[in-house]
Amino acid sequence: MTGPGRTRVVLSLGANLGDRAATLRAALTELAGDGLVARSTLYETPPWGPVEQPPYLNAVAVVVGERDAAGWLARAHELEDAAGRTRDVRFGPRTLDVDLVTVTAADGTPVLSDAPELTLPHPRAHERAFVLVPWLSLDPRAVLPGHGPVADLLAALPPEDVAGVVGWDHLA
Ligand code: PH2
Ligand code: MG
Ligand code: MG
Repeated sequence: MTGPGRTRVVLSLGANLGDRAATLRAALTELAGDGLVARSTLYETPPWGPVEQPPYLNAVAVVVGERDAAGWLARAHELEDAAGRTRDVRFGPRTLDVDLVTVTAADGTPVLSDAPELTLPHPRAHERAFVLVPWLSLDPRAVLPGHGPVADLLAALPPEDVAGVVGWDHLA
């Protein structure tokens, strides 16, 4: 039987309820067992979107392993469930959110998906400083398929968006 082969996933992690840092660190520790190859430090970020809510801590992780996109989504949901995530308000506060930003096949081809439960690449990543700043910090040559180099995307964002993403765990 042939599996999906090795893929590379860029994950965006966010938390704005409970002990945000402990939750993110626990998820990153879990991901070490899945083939974590790089992770950013934690950043504090103003809440984006229509819902008034507390500030987030965000991080980005890169994982290489034997899963397809659906497999990574299932893993993301496991991590969210382990953090006691409930799903009520869209874009609302959460103990842990783990989003797939992009999945790349072993040959470097980006996985594209417009399934309702999983859009790849993430449809809003290109305009979110809380994804792009941590991602660029761990991979200065990062490229968001369909949008271009992350460094260029950040340069195109309002400077106040970028300035709002503040390194949080200076000692980590
Ligand atoms: N996630 C959201 C909604 N708003 N804002 C920030 N700063 N960081 C997030 O991770 C975030 C958000 C829904 O997924
Ligand atoms: Mg999200
Ligand atoms: Mg999500």
